[in-house]
Amino acid sequence: MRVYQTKEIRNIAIVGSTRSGKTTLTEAMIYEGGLITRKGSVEEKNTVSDYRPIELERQSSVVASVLYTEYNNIKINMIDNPGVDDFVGEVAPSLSICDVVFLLLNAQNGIEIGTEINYRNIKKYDIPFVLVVNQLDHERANFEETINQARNLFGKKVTVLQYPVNQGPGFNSVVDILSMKMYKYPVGGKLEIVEIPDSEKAKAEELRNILCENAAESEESLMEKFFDKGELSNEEIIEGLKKGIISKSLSPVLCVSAKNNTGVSLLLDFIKEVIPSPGEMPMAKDINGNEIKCDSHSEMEFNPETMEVVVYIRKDKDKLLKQEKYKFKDGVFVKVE
Ligand SMILES: Nc1nc2c(ncn2[C@@H]2O[C@H](COP(=O)(O)OP(=O)(O)O)[C@@H](O)[C@H]2O)c(=O)[nH]1
Ligand SMILES: [Mg+2]
Repeated sequence: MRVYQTKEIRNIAIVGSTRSGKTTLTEAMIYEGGLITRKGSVEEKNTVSDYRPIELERQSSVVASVLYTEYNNIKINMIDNPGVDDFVGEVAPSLSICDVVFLLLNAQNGIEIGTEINYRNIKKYDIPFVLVVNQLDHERANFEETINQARNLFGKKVTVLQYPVNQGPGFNSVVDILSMKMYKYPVGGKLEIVEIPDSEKAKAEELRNILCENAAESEESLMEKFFDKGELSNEEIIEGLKKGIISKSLSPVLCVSAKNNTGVSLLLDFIKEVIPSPGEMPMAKDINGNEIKCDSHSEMEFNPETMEVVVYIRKDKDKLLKQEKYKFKDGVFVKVE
């Protein structure tokens, strides 16, 4: 694997209620990135994430798995979490080391008890989150009701970035409010990006207006531009979304069928364009609320596969004073002797 610079890395955690499709989405993202040539499924017991005997037996994740995918020169580190309430202890530590949480909603069920438990942890660790509505191919999928319930729980910050045109069996088309195009994902076929059909234009325009307004709210200069021109460019929306995510003032909504890979390439584009890299995230604070400044000569390396951090402490550029290794265990970094 090639060496990635900080700006080419994204660290995300995938959470959601049991059976919302976290493991299936993780698999779809690895497949879409071209790291596997055949997509596994939870039923066939051959996903990258659920490989431990207890997980194969239960057909459900028990332990948080740290995985990655590569997409258009970006490395995405992802933690697939168990959603089973018994194992929810596994979820909390992974939240404290990711930059942005992807909270999956099952379009059949809307907000579930598991969603609320995850939301409590997200608030406790004070981390930005994005909403991903999954299972839109299901016959009982109801995107609108899921969004209504999400607005009731999370408030006005919920900002629809995409919506399904034909949810339910046969679901294959998503209107993307950022590019103002329709993405058609024929099963087994090649993605087609087409103009938004006339029947969807009014709805798309209305959502675009809300998106501009929410993006503008995250930055005063964007708000002024929005008032002056009545709209924002795509670059300005992306800037506003990024700032809104970092300040936790907005949560974009994406939509997918992880099982059929519908919308997964759009989700990866979103991760590349909008999700902040670790270098763009605010610095950690000490117990007095002061930012912990990195010494410019020292550096830190995190290996998500082993959950180990190596800290190189240098006096100047060439003189290494010491090297320390820490392992992330039960929610804290423990020094490895
Ligand atoms: N119809 C449909 N089923 C899905 C989708 N995503 C996941 N599933 C199924 O839902 C079940 C739970 O999926 P899994 O990925 O294990 O969920 P997790 O518990 O959140 O990791 C499995 O039977 C999946 O095949 C989807 O987009 N559509
Ligand atoms: Mg799972």
